[in-house]
Amino acid sequence: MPAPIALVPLPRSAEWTAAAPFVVGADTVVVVGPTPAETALGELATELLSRVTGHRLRAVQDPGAGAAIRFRLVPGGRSEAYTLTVGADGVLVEAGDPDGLAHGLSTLRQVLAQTGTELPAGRIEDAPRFAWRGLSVDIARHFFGPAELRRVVELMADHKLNVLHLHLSDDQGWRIDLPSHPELAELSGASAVDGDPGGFLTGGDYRELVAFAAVRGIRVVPEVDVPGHVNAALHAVPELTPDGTAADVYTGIEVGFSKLAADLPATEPFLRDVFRDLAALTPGEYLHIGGDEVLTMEPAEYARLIDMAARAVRDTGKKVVGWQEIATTPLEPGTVVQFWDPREDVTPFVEAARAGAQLLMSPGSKAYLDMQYHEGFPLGLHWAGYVALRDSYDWEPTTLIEGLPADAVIGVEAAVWTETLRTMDDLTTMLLPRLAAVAEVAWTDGDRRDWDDFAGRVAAQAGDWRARGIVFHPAEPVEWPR
Ligand code: TNX
Repeated sequence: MPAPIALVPLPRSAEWTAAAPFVVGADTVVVVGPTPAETALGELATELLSRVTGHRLRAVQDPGAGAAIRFRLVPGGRSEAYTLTVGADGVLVEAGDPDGLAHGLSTLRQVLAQTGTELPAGRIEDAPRFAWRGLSVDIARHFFGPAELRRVVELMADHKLNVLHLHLSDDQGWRIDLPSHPELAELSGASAVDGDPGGFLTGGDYRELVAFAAVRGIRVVPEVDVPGHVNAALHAVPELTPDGTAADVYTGIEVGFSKLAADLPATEPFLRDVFRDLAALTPGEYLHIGGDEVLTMEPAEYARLIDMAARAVRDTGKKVVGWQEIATTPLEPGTVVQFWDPREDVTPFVEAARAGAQLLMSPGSKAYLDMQYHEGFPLGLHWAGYVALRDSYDWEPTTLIEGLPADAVIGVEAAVWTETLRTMDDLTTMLLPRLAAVAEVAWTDGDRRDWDDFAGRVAAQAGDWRARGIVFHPAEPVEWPR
């Protein structure tokens, strides 16, 4: 008997039975193992499940306790996979790693957000399609601080996304305090688009965010965008400009005008300093070097600068991610190349994949959540077209571009650029419900996805979002509950 539970992203399999449900009550305990990761997950579970059920749950390590929601690590299995089994006497979440347990928790929370305290009896077996399921957030055009980024991380975790890509620098502002160059945040932290207030993350803020995300199964990939989009750096570090004078603060939204210079003596040390500092702050495997839209540079100089940045990253032991333009330069195998601009010739991108690059799919016309939903929408841009909810759902990452070797696709990443987005409500209006759609593209096998089915399931999330005070766009043609 199927229970009316609407999960997004859709799991691999969900079987609900007619057996008695498990009802979460005041005496229900959360049982976790003793490792630090499990203890942290236990705290998260009690917090989330208490909030959604209205009962104050406790986490314990003694598996002898009565009615319980148990999280158990079992050796083997795919990374991030989990099973969730509900019987009248309790709930068991099993996974091979803590990330899998975190995803099981997200599923549990999503069910309870719809039912209150009842968990229908049954079993879910679930695992992600793609290893990289990201959201890129531009905190350079407008600054979003630690509290706001934590809310973003929560929305990501709700949908089992696992990479938070932070766009930390651009022409309008520099958003991370780095020990080698404190002047970057000091002199370029305060500016933003339209003269709006800026801000920056301290090293401590950043580390706390990394930890907050890690418990939820999410890694942070920091981006310092070079060799273009660097006006904020040229403002703070005049040695990076050919005539040694600081660039003026820039608060417009044009792109492509600022650049590093390969021949200046300060350039390579700057790249090394910045990526070394970022690597020291980042436990994850990847650093993002940007590389997009350098519209006024000869290809040879561009290639030299990409090589300098990539070496600086690799010398820290990290792997390189860059926007699709870097595919026009020689790349080391294993480099992650992020597709975004469907207007450009994709040949170099396809060739990079054939030569061993991994591809991250962020097509502007599907996954750019700063695009307006439709003409006249009060927020967002439309250079990649209007992105209706269905556009962000109905696409297939491995066949979107002709000739792509499907096994080169490492994953899918949504992006939200903030030229026109100032507040948290602006941000969530653009993210929801489209982030749910992109998350399902990234998590759920293509042959299980169905637009009409998704439209019904995403509508069922509205109550949860409203209860949490999260503003979303009631996008057409979904019939949103009143
Ligand atoms: C293109 S996406 C950009 C950004 C803009 C965005 C606006 C990319 C790599 N570059 O600089 O903010 O369009 O949608």
